[in-house]
Amino acid sequence: MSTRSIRIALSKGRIYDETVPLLARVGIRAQEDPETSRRLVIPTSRRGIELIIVRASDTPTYVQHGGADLGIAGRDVLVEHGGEGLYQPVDLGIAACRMMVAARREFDYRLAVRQGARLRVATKYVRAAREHFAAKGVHVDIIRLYGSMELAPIVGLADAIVDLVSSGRTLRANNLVAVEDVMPVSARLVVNQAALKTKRATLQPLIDAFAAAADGGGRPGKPGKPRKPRKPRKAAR
Ligand code: PRT
Ligand code: MG
Repeated sequence: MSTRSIRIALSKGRIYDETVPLLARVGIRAQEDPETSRRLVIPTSRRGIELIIVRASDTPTYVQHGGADLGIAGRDVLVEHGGEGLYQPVDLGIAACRMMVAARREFDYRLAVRQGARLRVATKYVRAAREHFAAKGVHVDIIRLYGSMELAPIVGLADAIVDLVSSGRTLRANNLVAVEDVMPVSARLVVNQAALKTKRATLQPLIDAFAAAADGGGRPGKPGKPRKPRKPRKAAR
């Protein structure tokens, strides 16, 4: 077994905030607060375990290529990444929201779909959006954006967007309404597949501890269920 520290990749903000209580239950405390520290590698109270602070959408990439052994990433990010080289043993049930199609209040989405119109859809979730509309047989031109998708229908760049919705406040503030569900989203523990083989003795107990800490958020070795599924209409991938 390698003697290098176990690295856990996390992003600041939502994911970090909701991971802190889980880490505490696993017996891991960060020795610096990534929100205020400029350090990107943060030692923890557990010897041999360190946190690395990455951009949310980069987490799967770091774990896939072995820059980190473990990571915590939203299902949205994992779907876009494709999940290659990653084992996803636990749905932690944190940072939960829904991926949805939204449009301007004035736009009759259902009618447009019924009429077989070709829709312009702006999103940063290109893969998820493509799969969603393909499964429904809706023709779309996807416009890739990197943020503030809500603006696209307002300025006429798109007929609809695919974005994450939690409280619904952002949509309301921009005179948009959710018109269709794409998938429920929550954050998962991801593991580098090769590391799991070479460092199983260290990693498996950690994975088990995260599963227990998520409290019903999945049993070790099995794909987890969301802790508090809101509308469990679609099976998790
Ligand atoms: O911000 P940055 O570009 O660095 O990266 P990121 O946006 O990917 O990271 P971050 O930290 O904002 O989100 C990390 C993860 O949190 C996401 O990958 C999701 O899995 C999860 N998550 C949960 C959310 C939300 N809820 C959420 N509401 N991520 C983003 N939002 C945004 C949404 O895109 C929209 O702009 O919040 C807005 C809607 O919120 P409401 O409450 O107004 O509906
Ligand atoms: Mg963000």
